[in-house]
Amino acid sequence: MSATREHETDVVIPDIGEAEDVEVIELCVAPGDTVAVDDPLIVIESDKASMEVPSPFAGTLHDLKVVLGDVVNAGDVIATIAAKADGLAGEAAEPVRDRPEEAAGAGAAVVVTPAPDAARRVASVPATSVPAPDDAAGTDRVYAGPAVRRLARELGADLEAIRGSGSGGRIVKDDVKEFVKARMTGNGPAASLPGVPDIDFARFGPVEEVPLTRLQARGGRNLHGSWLNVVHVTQHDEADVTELEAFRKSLAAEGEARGVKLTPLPFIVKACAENLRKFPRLNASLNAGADGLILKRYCHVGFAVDTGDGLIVPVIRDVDQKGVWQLAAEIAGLSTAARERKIRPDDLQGGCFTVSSLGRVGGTGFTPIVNAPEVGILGVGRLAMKPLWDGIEFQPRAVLPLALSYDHRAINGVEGGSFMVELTRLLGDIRRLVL
Ligand code: CAO
Repeated sequence: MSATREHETDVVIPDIGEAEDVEVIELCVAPGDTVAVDDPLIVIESDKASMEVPSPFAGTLHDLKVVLGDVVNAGDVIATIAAKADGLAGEAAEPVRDRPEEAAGAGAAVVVTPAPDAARRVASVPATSVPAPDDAAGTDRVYAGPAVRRLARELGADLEAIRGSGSGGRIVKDDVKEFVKARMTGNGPAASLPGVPDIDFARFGPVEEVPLTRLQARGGRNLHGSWLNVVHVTQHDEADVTELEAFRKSLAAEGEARGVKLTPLPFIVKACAENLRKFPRLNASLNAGADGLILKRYCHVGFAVDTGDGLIVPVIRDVDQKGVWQLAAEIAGLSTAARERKIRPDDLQGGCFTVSSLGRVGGTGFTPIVNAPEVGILGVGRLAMKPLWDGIEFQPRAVLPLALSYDHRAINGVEGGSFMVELTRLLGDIRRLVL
């Protein structure tokens, strides 16, 4: 934020991690509105999530500088607020205002550090680091400016499938147009995909069409990409989690005291991390040519969250180095943030493996779709009491259904099967987790 006049202050898009060219999908305020600290000003949406941009201070909204559909980046000015004197960040802001050049770098605007979390990060965004529209490079995978991205979005063209003809592989507008033309004339790679008949269902009875949310539509595109590219195999097994369940339930009172609800999920996530150490090829991604495996020497595990608006996969960092209490707390925090649209883009990146639990819903099994470019995903069903034969008689045991989907290009059946056998062993005797 920079002071443009006395108490009149610009609000900029905070640090949004690696996300670029995010779209403004909602305006929560209008000029003249009074806003309090942390009130949402706008909602932006990247390929992975939507996120509110909160007001860093209290005051009156003087000017809203974006409209629906605008594409913005970290550091872009989105509004001007005539801040109340006591609405600024107070003492925390003083040192920054005193030393603007130190806080924001040469040429940067004066930065007032606000209290809210997302906005606190604004202080680290020097104005000089904001790319000019035409210089804005894309993500690691896509090298294209905002105008080209907008055109591709309008035409429904997938930039990741387009080869750039500009310098350094940059995608230019003509590349997008050529790509679309090739698709239309049947020369594109997807032209060979068989279509689905377009049927007027109203001929058969009353119908109602409801739109997918943006998150559902984007999630659908990602799933479709995975379905078309990943050679899926799903391996099923059951874990006897009787002892795990007894242990988990014995911790209920401690969980209450800690303010943490201990479900089976953090144990499962922890067991996956331990297993990924033993099976490093599942803690990997195929390289771009699909002729090499990039083994990851870190262990970040994602977990699917049903937000009501669509699926989001937050990522827990360094799961191998964390205990079950901490994992439970992070799962609760990240899923709440995801459902409240407050998740940070950084929390959606860097996953090595995903766990998708439908345990609270029910069902004995399903086929999870690999969260590409990861190579493995674990689906978890609802645990049930079952009679298991102990060699002499049937015993009532708590049994957890598991389904491991993996990319058969990277993982062979023996590896996938062994991963599952070892995982069920770990969950069957969680003392092994500390060995
Ligand atoms: N078997 C039986 N009960 C289970 C269970 C299982 N495998 N997993 C969780 N439960 C129980 C919990 O213990 C809890 O019970 P109580 O309410 O009695 O304490 C209840 O189900 C609800 O759990 P939860 O959903 O709040 O917590 P969680 O840690 O299991 O899961 C989260 C958290 C965010 C992953 C989950 O809420 C969610 O969104 N799941 C949906 C994921 C999804 O949609 N996957 C499908 C993707 S494929 O398209």
